[in-house]
Amino acid sequence: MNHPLSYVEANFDGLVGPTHNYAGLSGGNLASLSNKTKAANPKLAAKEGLKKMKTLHDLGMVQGVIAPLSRPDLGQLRELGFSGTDANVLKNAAKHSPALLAACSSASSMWTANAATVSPSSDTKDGRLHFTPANLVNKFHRSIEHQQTGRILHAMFNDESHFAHHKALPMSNYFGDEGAANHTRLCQNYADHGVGFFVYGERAFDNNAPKPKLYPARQTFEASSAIARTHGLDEHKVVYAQQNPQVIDAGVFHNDVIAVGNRNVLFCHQQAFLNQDSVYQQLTDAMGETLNIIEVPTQQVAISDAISSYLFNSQLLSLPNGETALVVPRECELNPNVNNYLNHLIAESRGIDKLLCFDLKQSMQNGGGPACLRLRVVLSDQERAAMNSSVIMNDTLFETLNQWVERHYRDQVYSQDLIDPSLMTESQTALDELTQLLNLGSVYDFQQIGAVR
Ligand code: SUG
Repeated sequence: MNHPLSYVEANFDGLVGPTHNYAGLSGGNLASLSNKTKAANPKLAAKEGLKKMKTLHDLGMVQGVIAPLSRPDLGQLRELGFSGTDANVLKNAAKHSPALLAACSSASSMWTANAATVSPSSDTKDGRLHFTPANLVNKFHRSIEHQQTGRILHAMFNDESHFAHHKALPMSNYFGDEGAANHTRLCQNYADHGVGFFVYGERAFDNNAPKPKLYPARQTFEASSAIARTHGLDEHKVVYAQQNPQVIDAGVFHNDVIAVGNRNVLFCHQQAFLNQDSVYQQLTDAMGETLNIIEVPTQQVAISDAISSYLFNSQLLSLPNGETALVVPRECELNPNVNNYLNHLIAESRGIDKLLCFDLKQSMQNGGGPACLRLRVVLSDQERAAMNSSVIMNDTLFETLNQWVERHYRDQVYSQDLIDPSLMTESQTALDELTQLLNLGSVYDFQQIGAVR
């Protein structure tokens, strides 16, 4: 037998945190900007996410959950010079800059595709599964995620003989890293030595290279290649591609808004990459086997339709029954061009057998679709046995987490509410309980002995 180990793809979805709100923090992400003053419903947001997790679990997928970060980030606000009681810190931060308070209160860790880049043990030199939390330097509210994210990933994958945890890359735009949103692993079977496909927005050290003009390139080539080195990937099994700068300027702020891949299928828009044909060739060469490229023509789905429907922010799943499913947000059904394209795609049997459609509007309104909400981790049987099994979805955990949300979450939060110290207390109470439910230990600062209150 070629592969003595059996591997599966597990999806770890971010549980939406209690401070979910719309603050317009992400320039270049059209949904975030246009929904800035809307009321958010954290309770509904968390339940929408849990429903997706449960459905995938019911279909036989390995589904996990990643705990939200603790927000507001009081430690960050104190480092920035706000002092006194927690209530004073919130009040003074809001007086100084409501946007700063919103940034330190964002529930943006729900988009776990940005939590880290993950390389399975079948691809790495030392045979361990590697994680690098993304530095997310391009947006302040996201740049303050990586330390807590790293701690949570440690608490989930806590065995050095199987799991290697790296620090985030240097906190500089030269090494802007957005994690798995810009990384795809292609292979025939999960146990294979797969191809790491890294998509970057710009080469930071090359002033003459093409770059977007209007919106930032959040991922650099320098960051992607550093991760390929630190994870010990074989250079013959790594392909780099530059995202088309024009589509970044149209609002495609991550590669996972224009392309998704799984196993030997790459589903992408015709305008996704610079030198697209050469990218396909390099991928096919690195795979050494057939790559099924499903390219969506601009004529059928314009870039603006791809962005508003989030067609490519879909999950491509290999179901245990052998079918390939595309998990799309409801917005795809509601967009006539996209809906029409998808109906033909399924009818033509080009490698995607069925659609699974989810209501994720609470996340979508901040620019986060089905794929943003999950971090993929390809795991061997041994690694599954070694990890913290309390974070794996099952019928009981689904019930428990729904009840937990019901007990602790508000059904309406405006960004003006972030000043309210009781929202902070509610959030900390909820997360403290969650760490017990998920067996995470004391991963949050507020749980440390001597934490300033
Ligand atoms: O980083 N939105 C997130 C959305 C991330 C989507 N992730 C992927 N495509 N993988 C972002 O732009 C908006 C927060 C606000 O405006 O309140 C926000 O952070």
